Amino acid sequence: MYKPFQKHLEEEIHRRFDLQPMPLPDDLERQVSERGKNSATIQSWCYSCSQLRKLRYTYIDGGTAIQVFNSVIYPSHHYDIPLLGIDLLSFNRRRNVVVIDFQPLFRDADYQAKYIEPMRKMYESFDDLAQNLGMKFYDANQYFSKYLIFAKAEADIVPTRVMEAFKVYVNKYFLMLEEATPLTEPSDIQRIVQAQKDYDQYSAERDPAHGLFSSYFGHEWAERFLYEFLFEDARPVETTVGRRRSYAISYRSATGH
Ligand code: BLA
Repeated sequence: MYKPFQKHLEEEIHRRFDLQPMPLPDDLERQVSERGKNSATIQSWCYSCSQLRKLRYTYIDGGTAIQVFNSVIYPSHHYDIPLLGIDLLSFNRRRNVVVIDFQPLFRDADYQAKYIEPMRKMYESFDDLAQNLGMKFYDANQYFSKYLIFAKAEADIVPTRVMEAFKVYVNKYFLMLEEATPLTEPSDIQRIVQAQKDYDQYSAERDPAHGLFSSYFGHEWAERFLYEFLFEDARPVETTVGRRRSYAISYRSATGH
């Protein structure tokens, strides 16, 4: 369902950047779950180049039961621009959740004016996909912009309207990167290093995918995938474990996985 999104992103990044593959451990790179009709394959790719410190994306193909395309672009620490965050999910073709955002590193007014306000026009042209849905897992005020695409979409508009928004956001993101001035002051760079690290920590602790990964690929694998690949600058914290356990249980009872 989201393979054309992956293809578009791949074409764009290979056209624009001189990418170096960043290898990941074999068992994290690709994993297959064989659970009768709940089988699924998860595969991930990761690159870097001089402007982008880490560009990763993951596809989960579980037939009609589940389709996911997830990606994060981390600019080099010389740029204070937001991260590009993409999370496109489909469960049974009925529950299709799409999220695309320029994820801000900072929340002050100058930053908003410089990097978030310029998103407004683009956002307003996709107001049908900006549904102001409440967030259960994340805090909408932290690492999300107010101009994010966040929608529950009917499957028939995924290849059309959602794809259109995806292309516009991705293109605009790369333009923003092209126009950005690299910072050189060590204190500026240190602030960015810390903010990107904090993003990983926050995301690893909140990510609603943990239950899903555990149910398909097991708890151990889920932890490794989160902390060794998706958010590798995060460190596991004890308090997250209990919350995850209860989430995994409610996830299993809700989905039967
Ligand atoms: C929600 N993301 C979700 C959900 C799942 C995932 C299972 C809950 C869906 C539901 O409501 O039924 C899945 N997240 C994943 C997967 C990966 C992952 C499979 O990281 C990794 C492969 N999430 C991101 C990024 C963004 C993001 C980069 O990983 C930014 C655009 C956003 N996902 C996001 C948001 C929600 C979500 C805003 C809704 C969460 C909420 O309600 O708080």
